Amino acid sequence: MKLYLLSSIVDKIVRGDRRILSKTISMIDNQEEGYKNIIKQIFKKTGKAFTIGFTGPGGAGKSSLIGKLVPEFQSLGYKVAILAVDPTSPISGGAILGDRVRMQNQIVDNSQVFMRSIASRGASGGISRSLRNIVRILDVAGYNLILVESVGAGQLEVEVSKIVNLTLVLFTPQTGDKVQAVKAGLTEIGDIYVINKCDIEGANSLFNTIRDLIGSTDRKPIVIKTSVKKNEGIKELSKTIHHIQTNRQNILKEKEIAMIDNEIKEILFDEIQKKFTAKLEKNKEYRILLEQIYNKNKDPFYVADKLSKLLIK
Ligand SMILES: Nc1nc2c(ncn2[C@@H]2O[C@H](COP(=O)(O)OP(=O)(O)OP(=O)(O)O)[C@@H](O)[C@H]2O)c(=O)[nH]1
Ligand SMILES: [Mg+2]
Repeated sequence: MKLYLLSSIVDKIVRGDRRILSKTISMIDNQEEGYKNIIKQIFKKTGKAFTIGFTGPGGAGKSSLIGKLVPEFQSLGYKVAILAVDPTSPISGGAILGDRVRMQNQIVDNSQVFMRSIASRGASGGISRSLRNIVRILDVAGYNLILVESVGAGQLEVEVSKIVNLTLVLFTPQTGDKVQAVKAGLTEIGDIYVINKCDIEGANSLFNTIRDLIGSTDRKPIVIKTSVKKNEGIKELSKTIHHIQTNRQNILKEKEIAMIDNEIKEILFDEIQKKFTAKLEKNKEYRILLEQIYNKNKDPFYVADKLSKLLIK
């Protein structure tokens, strides 16, 4: 991409051009040629946005809670963007479109909120790369609070939790019993556990169970009750998050360093893998060695060891 074109894209994003912002997000999500240059260009201007992941079983109330939290965050002065992470394609993701409508109903007519679903392209790791760079673009566009709803179970949520500053895990008396939480690996990833739908029966006992099971671990995550329906606990939750955000330098520095560590390893390993594969394929001896394993003359460990000594210097 030509340099003047790049600066003009960046300028437009900074000035709040939503069309260009959207196009750039697609470009990143599709990992189109040139997206890295955009990130390089803006990188030094990033760092203001705070990201929160909302995870938890389907129907726990993630979208509804986001809908209620948005005005609270706005009154605290945040400019909010919402990303819905869809593990399938955005087109076939009927659930997401449903979600967007539902969220839109809650945040009626709010032109200040940017909303968007992103796809993971199936490949593991794809979502992290997209998400962290999309966050950077939103950051320079002035969105300083980015709420990420992940739809799906297990692996995806764990992946998302590694790239957001704060992870909220939602449970409800209907969906979030103890066994389910443990099974889905959700006990490890939450910074805040939200027992939502506390207007329905069983919420108190679920709250106690989660507090005893997860809240008392060394990580000491916060456990909090909310009801979207009755508008309870929402303000407290937004204030808790605001407090963590304003003290993030003290509370979250190590997590952010770990995030950078992850990213660098990911970029490096990707690069190394590409280079290594290219070298292997060029190596004439490689095919012979494969045949030798096939004929049981050599074992795979011997060959791998030989190749790594030959190719990694
Ligand atoms: N009684 C009650 N119902 C709620 C509450 N919060 C959400 N709901 C309802 O629960 C249903 C699911 O809510 P959503 O916000 O779509 O849940 P979600 O976690 O986003 O669901 P997925 O995106 O499908 O995973 C909706 O019918 C909501 O109206 C609550 O606090 N109390
Ligand atoms: Mg939802």
